[in-house]
Amino acid sequence: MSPNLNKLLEDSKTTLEGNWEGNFTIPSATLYPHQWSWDSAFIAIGNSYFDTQRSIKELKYLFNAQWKNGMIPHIVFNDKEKTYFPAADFYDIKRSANAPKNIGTSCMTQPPVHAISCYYVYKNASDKDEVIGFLKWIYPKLIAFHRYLMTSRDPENSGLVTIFHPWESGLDDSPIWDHALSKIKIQHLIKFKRLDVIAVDGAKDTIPADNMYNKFIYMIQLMKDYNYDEDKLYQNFPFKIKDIVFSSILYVANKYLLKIANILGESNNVGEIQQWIFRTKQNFFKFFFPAKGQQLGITEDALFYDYDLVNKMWIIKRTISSLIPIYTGLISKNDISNYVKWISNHHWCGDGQCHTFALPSTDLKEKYFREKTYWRGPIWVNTNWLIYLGLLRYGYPDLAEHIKQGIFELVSNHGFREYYDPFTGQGLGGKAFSWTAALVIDMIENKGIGIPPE
Ligand code: 2M8
Repeated sequence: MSPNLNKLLEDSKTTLEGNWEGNFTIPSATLYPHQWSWDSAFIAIGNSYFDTQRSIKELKYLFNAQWKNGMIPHIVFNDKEKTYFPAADFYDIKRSANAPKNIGTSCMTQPPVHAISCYYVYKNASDKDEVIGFLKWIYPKLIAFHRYLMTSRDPENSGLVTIFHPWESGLDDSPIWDHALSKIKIQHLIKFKRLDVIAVDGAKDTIPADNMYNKFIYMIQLMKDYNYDEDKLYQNFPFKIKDIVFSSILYVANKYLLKIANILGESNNVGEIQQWIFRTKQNFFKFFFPAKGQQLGITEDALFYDYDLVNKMWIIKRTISSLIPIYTGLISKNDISNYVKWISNHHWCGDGQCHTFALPSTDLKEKYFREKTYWRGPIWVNTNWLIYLGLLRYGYPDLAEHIKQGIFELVSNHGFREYYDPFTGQGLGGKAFSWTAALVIDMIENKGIGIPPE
């Protein structure tokens, strides 16, 4: 039975409303009680359809916590909340001169979806003048953030972003990080209690394993030892990965930044943004496509893979990250049909063996696939949304529609959950999850605002 879209839209709005804290929206009660960077960007996209002011407030709150070097932290902490570890006291950001003085934040960043959200806010606003003031305020801050990513996180000048921690990717326990993490030996680990274990049902199977989680915490301890100084981290840190999802989003976000500059009649920085775009274009295949000389998509090895700068190797793990570049538009017309065949392949739920047609976070046939464990197999709405937009960009509306209907089925019958079991559709992780609701709103509204520009 096809879902009732009016009800789905109302339920999505109710979900976002329930998670609104007055200044920002939490991803999900108890489990994630603070503001998360890319979550907020997705949330502002959803809210832009019916509450311009709320989207503006959300993004302003996040950007008020920007570091002096331009970094947007991945978490802005709410001091009153005690159900999440690691919190502000653990990060102790005052050891960096770049950190904001009176706001508690984490020490790392997340994918830069925000310029895209700002454009949505403008497009969906009935009173455009109201939004112009906001765009003028945020434009230099967006520039500073992207410049930070293109310099401190890219001394190679590749136009591609280096992450220092799996949490920066947003895909926390993806198998992509396994090898790099296995090389990091824990020397000393503070005593701590995992609070996510209490916050979700069936936690044993659905959240990252302890050995991985310990590494996540240990790596923050190490970052602390360098006082969060990027230059020192770049020299010495044991985890440095050029990441596909992060770099793909930045590439598209730079195009939206140009659109914002155009709306503002702003010529400052336009040349710089164009250079960033050019640089990414020049290097994307060099860093992310190891099957040199082969045609893209012709075999499953001829896909995109993250590059590990420390261990000097491509990370050949088949995850949704290998398919995200469809979102960038960087794939040539000659290659696109080969590439798209993987999206509807049986390794990715394309042949009816799964509960629905939406892509799992890891190739079903790989030994590291786990149907219930976080980013190691379950379906997530945000990554499916990126692929859906990429398919629309390249003229595959039927396939895009399949993904969208798959997501609508999951949400209608299994709730606004953080992620879903690809075989049963069972909702997993956080309940009343904000970005699930926000991106469902965008897919129902279907105005094409997020289709990546040429
Ligand atoms: C998850 O990450 C946080 C750490 O940042 C966590 O595991 O505690 C990820 O799914 C991430 O992408 C997301 O932004 C965050 C909040 O929804 O949760």
